[in-house]
Amino acid sequence: MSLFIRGGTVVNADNSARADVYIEGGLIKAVGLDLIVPSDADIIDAGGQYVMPGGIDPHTHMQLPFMGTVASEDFYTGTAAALAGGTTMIIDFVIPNPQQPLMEAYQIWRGWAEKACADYSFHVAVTWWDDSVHADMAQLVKEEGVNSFKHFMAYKNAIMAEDEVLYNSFSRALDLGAMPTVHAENGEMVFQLQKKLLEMGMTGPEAHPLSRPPAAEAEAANRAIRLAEVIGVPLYLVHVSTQDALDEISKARARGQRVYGEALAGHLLIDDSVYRHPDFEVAAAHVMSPPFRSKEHQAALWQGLQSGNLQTTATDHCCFCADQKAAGKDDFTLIPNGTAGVEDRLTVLWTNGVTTGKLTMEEFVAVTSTNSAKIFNIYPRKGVIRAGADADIVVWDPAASKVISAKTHKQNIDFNIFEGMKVTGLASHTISAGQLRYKNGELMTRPGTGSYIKRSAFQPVFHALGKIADTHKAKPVKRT
Ligand code: URQ
Ligand code: ZN
Ligand code: ZN
Repeated sequence: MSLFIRGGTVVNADNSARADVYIEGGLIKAVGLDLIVPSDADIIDAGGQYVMPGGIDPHTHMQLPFMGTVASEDFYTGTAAALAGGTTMIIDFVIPNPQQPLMEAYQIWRGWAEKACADYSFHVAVTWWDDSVHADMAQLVKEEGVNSFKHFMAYKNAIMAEDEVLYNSFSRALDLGAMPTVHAENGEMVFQLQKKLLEMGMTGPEAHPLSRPPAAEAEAANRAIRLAEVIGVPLYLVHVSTQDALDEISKARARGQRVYGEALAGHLLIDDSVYRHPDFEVAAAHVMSPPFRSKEHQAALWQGLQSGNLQTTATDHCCFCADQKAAGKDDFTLIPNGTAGVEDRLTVLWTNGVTTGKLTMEEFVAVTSTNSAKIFNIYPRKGVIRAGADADIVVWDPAASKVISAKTHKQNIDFNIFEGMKVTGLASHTISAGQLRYKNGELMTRPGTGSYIKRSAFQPVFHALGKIADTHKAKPVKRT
């Protein structure tokens, strides 16, 4: 099957130009004007629209077993919803239980993801440490195309990684040419604050943000950054939610340290007033970690994207319906943490970023697709409209608009944190692996058409420049 996208303006992270795009065999074959294409190619009229690299969401949790339940969105419904919003690839997470072999957990998640209808890849979480983890990390990098390892510094008594695990795993990542990533919240601080708030009789969702102050994120961000600095390995911080943590990233980058930061669409647009909503279901529906913050922190995150101190946007799509959130009716610490967004990320960022002038179209492409492809080493296979790249494309209608609602979204969850938001700028067509999978509100998907994307290790020399080399040069003083 071949596709000819005609009449549009191609927008890449580095430039935009009027150009047509010819697709064949799942790849982009030609980009330009006056292309000679087969007469039987299916034509998409992109007149007045933008032709952009499909979104890459580097942070999702489809069907995640967590806090005593399982996320309601699975790999098929979640990737279908992603395609409906112009996202053509997700990077999800394998999260082994402590003491569970990494390779065992990885195989389980690979099985779950086979039903995906868009491309996917996995960060693998390191939630414990022993020689088998050291070995499994190498197998994952060398044989399975995993080049990023996640560390939860939060969630004490569950999946929290203490400093010893962080140090061992970051060091191993350096050896292997892999990127360590962190959920940066001080889990002990959160645990103690949760206990204190409950003792004070604060059992409702309004206590959730009080148990996770900006200082908890900033301390962990700084700790992870400093560990990475001493070890000499790059670092990626997921869902940066505060000015405080962003400041730690900006300082590290100003020192020349390779630190990257991710902002969630939710943290950019939803504020913490939601936790004081009188309806428990509404307040609980917004419980995720780190929590939504004040408008001041939102403004800082937008500035982080504009300044380049934050490089990517994501959603942390992790769905729990009202009946699941109700587990925490009398104890906010039992509310499963997570919110949705994989379908809405591009349109809410276009509406609140591009049409407001915060981001240019090219910067929009960078933070929704290209930068994730570069940081996780799948560029230019992904993240760009150019000959030879995968044909993962969104045709974007800047004039189309809608009002976001759980009543009409494709996501498998009964709530939408962007409920009622009027958005302008929508995907009109989404193409995944060269196949038209979404057109003007209609999905044309079936389970299993998505592919697992291997991500090779980074250039070893890139990592060999680490500070750890300095300590190797250390020479003992000979004392008489
Ligand atoms: O912490 C995460 O990223 C996972 C467990 C999703 N939940 C959340 O609240 N962010
Ligand atoms: Zn997290
Ligand atoms: Zn997450």
